[in-house]
Amino acid sequence: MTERATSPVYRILDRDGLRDLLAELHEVRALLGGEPGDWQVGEVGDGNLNLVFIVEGPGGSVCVKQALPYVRAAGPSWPMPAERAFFERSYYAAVEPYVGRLIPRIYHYDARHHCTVMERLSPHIILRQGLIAGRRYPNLGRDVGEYIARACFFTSDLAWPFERKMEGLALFAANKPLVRITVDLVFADPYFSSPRNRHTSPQLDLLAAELRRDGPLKAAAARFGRKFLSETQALVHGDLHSGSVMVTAEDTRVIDPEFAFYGPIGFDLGAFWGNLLLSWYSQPGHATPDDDRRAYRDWILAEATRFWECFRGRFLALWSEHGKGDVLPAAMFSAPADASTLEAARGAFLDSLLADMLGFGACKMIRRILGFAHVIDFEAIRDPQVRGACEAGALAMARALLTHPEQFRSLREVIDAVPRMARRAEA
Ligand code: SR1
Ligand code: MG
Repeated sequence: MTERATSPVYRILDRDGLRDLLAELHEVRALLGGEPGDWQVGEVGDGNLNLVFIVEGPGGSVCVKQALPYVRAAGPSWPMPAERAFFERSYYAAVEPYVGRLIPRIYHYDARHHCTVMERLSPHIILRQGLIAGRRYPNLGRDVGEYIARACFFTSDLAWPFERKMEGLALFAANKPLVRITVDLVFADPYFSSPRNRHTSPQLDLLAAELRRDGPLKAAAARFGRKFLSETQALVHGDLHSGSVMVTAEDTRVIDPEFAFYGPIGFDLGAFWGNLLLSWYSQPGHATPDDDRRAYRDWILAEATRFWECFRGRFLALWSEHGKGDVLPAAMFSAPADASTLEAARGAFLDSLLADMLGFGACKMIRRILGFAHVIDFEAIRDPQVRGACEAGALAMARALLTHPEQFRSLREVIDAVPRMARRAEA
């Protein structure tokens, strides 16, 4: 508890303050090499909440992330406890034994300044930037599917006796300010005229007003809001969009888990999957005379499918091999005749996760177009006519997923509907 309390010596780090802090860390100092005065420090953060520094020495480099006491994107008028860094560090520690190299290596956590010193990922870039540039990542769906399967399975009641999860629940239950952000910005604000909202105007004015009058849509979003708060299935990352993944052609790393809490597994699945769809809908805005992005769109949908299939396959395999929890306990299904019952029950659980992925994914798509925090996939499209048209396609898809989920009998049918919804929005 003391580690989480606001530190009296907390200060927002500047270059010299950061050098002083790192100079005290034996391992980091050795890694950087030279003397603190030799180290080059640059602030590179482009997210909504934190400072991110790259520190380069003659021997190597590190990344330092510091939580500000307010929302960076809004300024000091929107205070936000810097203790969130503690939950980020705690999440990394909880999943590291299971996900290994799919997260950055953590060198040090400084509770006084709410900052984490970690591996500098290079030549990695933020996935969202890669998707805007039209780059392909052959392992993307597989790696992120594997990541969520491992992180969520091993922190759930399926892997261990429930006592273990309850310890985690108690710890992460204190990450309330970050959960509050999601409750407000994802599941509430986009559906009414909140002063925090914005959208491409006037192009989307009518559509935004129509969605805010759509009762079944609002009821569906509220149902996923309830699931978000009440289904404590596993330790989830809580913000696993394409800005929380760093990539090279061969390597994939998941970063930024400060929103971590015990919630529905489908929330992480939906964040990633929904952001792939946002990328798909944004592609006309990034087309060039040399590349109309049609083939690239096909690749995105193939990865969105591969992502789910890899997640499903890995999760079921982990359950078969490591299922020592209190859910569907082995002793209860030990007779040969029980095998098919067990398989069907596990399959039904995975079907429920697929439905959750689609619903949460749709909520994540809508909040990025009508809410407070937008995505550069659309924001980088200068022409508001083009941007609005791309966003309208994404909104049509998200609305269909939330209001008429029964029309999709498989992920294949959902994927087939993606281009159809773009055409419908244009008509
Ligand atoms: C006030 S923070 C806005 C958004 O940025 C983060 O990436 C989360 O998605 C949050 O909702
Ligand atoms: Mg983030």
